[in-house]
Amino acid sequence: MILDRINYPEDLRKLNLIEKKELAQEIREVLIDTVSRTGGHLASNLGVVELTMAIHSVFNTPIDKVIWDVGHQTYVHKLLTGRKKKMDTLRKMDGIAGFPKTKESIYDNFNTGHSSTSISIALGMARARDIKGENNKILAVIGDGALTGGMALEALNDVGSSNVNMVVILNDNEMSISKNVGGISMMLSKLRTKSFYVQTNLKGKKAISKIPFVGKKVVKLVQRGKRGIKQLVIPKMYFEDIGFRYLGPVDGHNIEKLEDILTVCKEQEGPILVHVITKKGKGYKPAEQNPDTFHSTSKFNKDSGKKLGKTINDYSKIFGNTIVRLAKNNEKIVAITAAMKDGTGLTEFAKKYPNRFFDVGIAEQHAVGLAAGLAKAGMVPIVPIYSSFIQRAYDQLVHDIAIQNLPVIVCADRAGIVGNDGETHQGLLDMAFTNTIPNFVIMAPKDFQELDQMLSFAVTLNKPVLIRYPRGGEEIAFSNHEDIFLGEVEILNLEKNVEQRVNISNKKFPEKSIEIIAIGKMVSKAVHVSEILMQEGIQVTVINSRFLKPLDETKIIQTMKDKLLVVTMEDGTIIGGLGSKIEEMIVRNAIPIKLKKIAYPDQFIQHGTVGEIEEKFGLSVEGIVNTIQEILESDDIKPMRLEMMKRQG
Ligand SMILES: Cc1ncc(C[n+]2csc(CCOP(=O)(O)OP(=O)(O)O)c2C)c(N)n1
Repeated sequence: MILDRINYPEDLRKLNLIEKKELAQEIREVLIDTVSRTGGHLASNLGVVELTMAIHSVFNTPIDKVIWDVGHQTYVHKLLTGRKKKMDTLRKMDGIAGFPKTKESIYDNFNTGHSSTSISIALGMARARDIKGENNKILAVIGDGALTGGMALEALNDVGSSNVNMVVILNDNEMSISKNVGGISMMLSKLRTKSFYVQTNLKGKKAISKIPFVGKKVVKLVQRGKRGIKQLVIPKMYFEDIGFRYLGPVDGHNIEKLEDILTVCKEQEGPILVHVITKKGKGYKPAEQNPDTFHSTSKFNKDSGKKLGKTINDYSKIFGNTIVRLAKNNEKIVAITAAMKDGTGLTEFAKKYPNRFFDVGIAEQHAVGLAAGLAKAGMVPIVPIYSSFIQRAYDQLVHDIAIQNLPVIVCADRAGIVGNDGETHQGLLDMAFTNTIPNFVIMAPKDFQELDQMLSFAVTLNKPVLIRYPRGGEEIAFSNHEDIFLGEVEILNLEKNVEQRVNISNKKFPEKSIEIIAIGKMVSKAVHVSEILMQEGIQVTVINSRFLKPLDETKIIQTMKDKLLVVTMEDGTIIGGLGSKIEEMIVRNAIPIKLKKIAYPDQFIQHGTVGEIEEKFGLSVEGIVNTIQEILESDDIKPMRLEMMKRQG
């Protein structure tokens, strides 16, 4: 295999064209084989094999710096930059990440994971380079999907007028996760349909013709292009108009042409945009045919392309089914997605109510702003966004929704730990950053049915609402569901729930009585924890908080009476969430009770499975049980126990 000889880009640069074509084939086989076993972003990587090779062949990486937008398409880059032997550990705990990580390699120049940031980052680096008097090349590689994001457009606006030397490579495969949408996408398709040519206004044609091997070829190509173009109406060149020199479109699977055009752009000054046309999923039929389902895939059988593992119901599906049902009787309900129709469960809604469904592209800020406008004009907008991507729209939550108290329902899908996508995608901050926004009602369901209840409740509430729920399925399908009232917690009838599963010992030690207040998916964990503790004779009350905001303090304070310990459980950061609220409440009301907050620490959490991460941070059932037992056996709780026993006689 040629790949055996390739460890770093300098090995790649030694290959001839025929060898490079063979290498591209080998890389595709490794990608398909690896991702079939690890899961991950397959289709996008298959689409950039030649582009990645050409970039590393032509540019002097790592001196020249490449910023990959989103970073989900960097598996090829990782293979070619010293991480070939670690591919089997891709996205696994302590293995290599599915996104660029500066800690992993000097070839990774910036940690990414969220879309549309690359041009800003590259411009920042280019400006710093100029201030420092250095002269390396800086490139941003951005997809047509990511180009729909506001941050990318803001950056283009800045770069275009800046005259800074940098290259934006636009990887245009006509796809975001689903088919790309919007006016920019329409503009790109106009450019795409013109025959392949190189824009004619290259600076210093003479100098280019002197570039060994490629120079003359390119100038000829330009001249041929010029003649050809005369017969066409030249499309209005958006990129030229905003200050870029536009090169392309070029076939992104033709290494020779790619290398030629990149060599040319190396010699150009000012901002350059190279328009590269690729096919998402290239070289693997199942991914070419279904680039959306192979955008981010679970493990699959590489011969058949069939996904492994059983398909279970998940919160996104329940969300989708519920709003389809609610929309039937309520014509005001509209749904908005920021390029995540399938992932957030909106496929059916989009089919059933096409005129009430809006895919706005990767544009979370706009999605929330649009919702605010719709709400102001009398609609009831529902906007499901993955928790970590809502971070993008913080000011829209505050300024466009909360200040005017508009009835927008924002759903934080993938809240909590998401697992293998790692730190950029963990949804750990949403409770903390929405908790402080006045007017917002914040809820999290304990199971599927409660999500249905919460959505039904939210559409009648006429207030800003955030409902958060995790990736995947419910742990326990509870048998009992009380009606929802604003701010009211639900005290679980645990003995009834638990009795169905375990044989609770009759011995009870009321003096050891504790209370768990949990929210969202942690309610199931609280029940499992209480099952174990109750078998050891510890009395446990489990409270399903339901709300983070508002919270019915009076009822909670009542439940704390005669308890030794209150444990809060949430799948979010330890700062600013449920635990913090309860702590503040205990202090403010001088309640004599010990508090333990179970949550994730104040740090970014790397990739691994959800189970592994829960275990590592003490949020598995066993971990929580151990923590509680340690507290109950610790010396500092003894005086409280004695005091309580005295009171109870
Ligand atoms: C802010 C943000 N929103 C949504 C996503 C989810 N996401 C990851 S890749 C992607 C599509 C990217 O499309 P494109 O840039 O064209 O790259 P391609 O995968 O087609 O190569 C989306 C929506 C994200 N990473 N960041």
